[in-house]
Amino acid sequence: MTLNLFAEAELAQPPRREQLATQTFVLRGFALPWLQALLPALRQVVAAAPLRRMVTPGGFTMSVALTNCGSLGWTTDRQGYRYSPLNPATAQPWPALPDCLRELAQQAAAAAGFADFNPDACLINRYVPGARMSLHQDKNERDYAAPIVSISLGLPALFQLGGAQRSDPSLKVPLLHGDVMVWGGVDRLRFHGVLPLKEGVHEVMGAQRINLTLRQAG
Ligand code: MD3
Ligand code: FE
Repeated sequence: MTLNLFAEAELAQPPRREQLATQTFVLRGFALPWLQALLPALRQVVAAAPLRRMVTPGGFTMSVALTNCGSLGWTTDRQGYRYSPLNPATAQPWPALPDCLRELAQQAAAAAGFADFNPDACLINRYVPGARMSLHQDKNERDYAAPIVSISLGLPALFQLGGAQRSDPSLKVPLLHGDVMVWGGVDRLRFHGVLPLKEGVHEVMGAQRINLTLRQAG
């Protein structure tokens, strides 16, 4: 008899935690058990606060379309990047953070060594083939002590993890449907980006990649 503890049970999965840097982790497939609850909740959020392509302070229209849920949402326009309690497109508060999304983010943060993560903002990014996010730092949050949790859904993407300087070499990491990344602490201000999304159709999500980024912004 073989002693493979994972072969029989459908629910028990082997731990798949990859450490990319001191306080940066990818939790492979971590979101998959939540998707039955999460996907309908996301559909409701996007129906109330439609995804749209926003303009950067430099006047460029982003290739990524975005919306938010939670008490604060990240936005950009010619005036700058900021977190706001209101959706500028509707002048209404962003939809509430679904409970299953908060729980998923808290459990992922804990699995990466960050206790007491309490997100108040979830940025929802939608990439269609060709869409990308150039190297940047996340600097609009009030307190850099809290980690950030990001959930990848749909088409695979190549994520770029750089260093403290824009010119530092970067690691390219594939992110797949259900993968969760958690980073914070000494890695909180690393440069990062997403290479142009390749053409394709995902069997659950269609011809797109959705990334959810949960933060303590306020
Ligand atoms: C930063 N989103 O919305 S987050 C963003 O896939 C953003 O849509 C990307 O960057 C996306 O601001 C990726 C993932 C991420 C992962 C690891 C990091 C950002 C990181 C490690 C250090 C610093
Ligand atoms: Fe970012």
